[in-house]
Amino acid sequence: MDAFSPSPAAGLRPLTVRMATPRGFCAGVDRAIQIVERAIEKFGAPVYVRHEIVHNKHVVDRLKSLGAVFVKDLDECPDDRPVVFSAHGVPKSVPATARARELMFLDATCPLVSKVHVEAERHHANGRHIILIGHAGHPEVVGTLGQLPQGAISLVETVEDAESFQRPGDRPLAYATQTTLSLDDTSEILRVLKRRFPELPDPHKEDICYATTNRQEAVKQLANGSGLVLVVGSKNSSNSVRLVEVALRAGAGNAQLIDDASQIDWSWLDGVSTVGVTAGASAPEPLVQAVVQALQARFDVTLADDPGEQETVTFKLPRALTV
Ligand code: 0O3
Ligand code: SF4
Repeated sequence: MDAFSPSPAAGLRPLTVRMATPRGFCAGVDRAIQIVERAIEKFGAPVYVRHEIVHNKHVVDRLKSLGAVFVKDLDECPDDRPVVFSAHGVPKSVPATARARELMFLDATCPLVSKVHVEAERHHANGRHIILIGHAGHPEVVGTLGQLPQGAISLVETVEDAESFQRPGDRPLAYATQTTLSLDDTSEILRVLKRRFPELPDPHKEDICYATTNRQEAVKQLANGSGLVLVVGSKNSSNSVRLVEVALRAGAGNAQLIDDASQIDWSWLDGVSTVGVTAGASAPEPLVQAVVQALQARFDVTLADDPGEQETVTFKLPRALTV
């Protein structure tokens, strides 16, 4: 472990703080936020954004202050302003409506979510019925379901759903998943599906993305031996909520999701000698650093960076913003 200690704070209780690697922004979130920022620079304010660009309160508030206007649907957008679609993806009907209205739109759907859309279309074109593993009502699931006609995809949320799923007719099956699921929960669901349908083919590449995989692996490393794991992220951020669950299952004494340092309940630290800190894929690093500073103000902190996967993935911005 690569440990470095600031000067000991006299009289404060010692606390080891282990930082997860990697944590925080993934390439898809970074790109989506840049799309909104660049759109405001290029076209001026206001720029409309359909749904929260990413599920983080602080990101959304900052972009609002720059001139972004967040709306639930396109009918709230005027004809003469650009609109950005969020990183989670949209049903096909959304760009179709935007085109029909001749709106200027920018699609911030993460390329790894778009990849799942393309795979689902390919399976459908090959005559397969698709099982989508994911959470009902989540915008990514709504977007993926909306790539194909109604009835082409069945949503499976749980092991129980996997047991009770009925194949429509005798169509061959394929499966896809939400990109931010728990790896362990998903393999349980797949174990049931494969027992029932042994011929179910695996995707070329897993749909649960590299960022989800790496953050869950990193928090597992931290959890064992941490009396408390703090996950920086918003309540509606699916991948952040998963990090709390993964930490608890991997042995953390406690794990809490916080938007920022102000949400730390200091009684969580009672009797705790090691705290793990991580952040969901939509949580900005300055919020993580503010959590560390809040801990340093109250404890004699020994800070340690856990070793972990170095991420190098980046995604290009849409051409409309680079020319
Ligand atoms: O999908 P999730 O609720 O985790 O969304 P976030 O918090 O905005 O994180 C980005 C992930 C994403 C856009 C879909 O993979
Ligand atoms: Fe893309 Fe994965 Fe980030 Fe979602 S979590 S935006 S799929 S890189």
